[in-house]
Amino acid sequence: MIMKKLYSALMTAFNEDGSMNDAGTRAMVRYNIDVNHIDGLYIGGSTGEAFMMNTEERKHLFKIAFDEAAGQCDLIAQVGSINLNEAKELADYAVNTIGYKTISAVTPFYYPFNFDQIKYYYDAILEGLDTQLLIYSLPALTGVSLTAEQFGKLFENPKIIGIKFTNADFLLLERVRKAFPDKLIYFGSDEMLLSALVLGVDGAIGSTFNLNAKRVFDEIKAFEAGDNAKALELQHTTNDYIMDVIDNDLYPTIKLLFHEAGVDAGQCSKPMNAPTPEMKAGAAKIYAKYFK
Ligand code: NAY
Repeated sequence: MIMKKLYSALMTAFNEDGSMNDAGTRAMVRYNIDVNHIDGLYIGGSTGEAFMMNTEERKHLFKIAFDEAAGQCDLIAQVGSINLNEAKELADYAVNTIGYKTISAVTPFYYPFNFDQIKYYYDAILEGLDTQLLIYSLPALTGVSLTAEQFGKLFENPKIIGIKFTNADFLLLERVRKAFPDKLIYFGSDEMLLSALVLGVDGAIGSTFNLNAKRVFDEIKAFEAGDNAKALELQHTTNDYIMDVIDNDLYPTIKLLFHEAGVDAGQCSKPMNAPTPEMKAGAAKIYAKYFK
């Protein structure tokens, strides 16, 4: 039995006019549960385009994903925002109105907040809430790099149960793993998962698992069985896939791949790219190469 958990970062489907396409989002939840047999979904993160959505849209996304999943997989609501009041409102809504058991929040970004301010942000989000939280650490996009010691200070709040670690700093990952063996670490760079498995992560949360989950489950199974050669072969194929998807435009292409799989996943919100005929042809090729 696989012990590591695999979560897809849920995409949000949009219509051409930028409105939310609920049927598309629900269909992606269903695909993850019914076809991927995914352990869980990370809702309203980078892949979910949440940082381009307003508060009401983010709440609506939490609501429809929770409703569609209907207890069939774990769910994590990403509530982080550089507007702390919005983050608190989203956290309260996800936990108390909808019933999410776990939330996550990206480190506050754009302004160069010092560590005390970052700690204040997490404690403020959690104040008065009966929930658990994963720190969403993604230095490449936020510019915020926390040290192992700083993670330790955040963990002084007992509601903070771990990290969504989207970072290629493997020394930091090893230091954090050693220092906090009881905290959860979910890795977020899908193309480097095997190296992270070696360092003892508890699982992964990623955009590319939306279509590629089966191959990654097989990789984890091989790794856990001690068959590193097979695990590496699967990571190689996964990385060929991820490089092809990135070359074709990451998020729009994952939605196009859903279309290829028979799921009407809508499109991305502006200013992300709308699908062009070339992108569609590229996605069809990728789908045929890796999933047929
Ligand atoms: C999120 O919040 O949706 C995630 O961070 C999921 C992790 C992904 N990171 C980003 C920034 O999209 O799955 C990864 C990433 O897309 C993948 O490794 C391809 O580079």
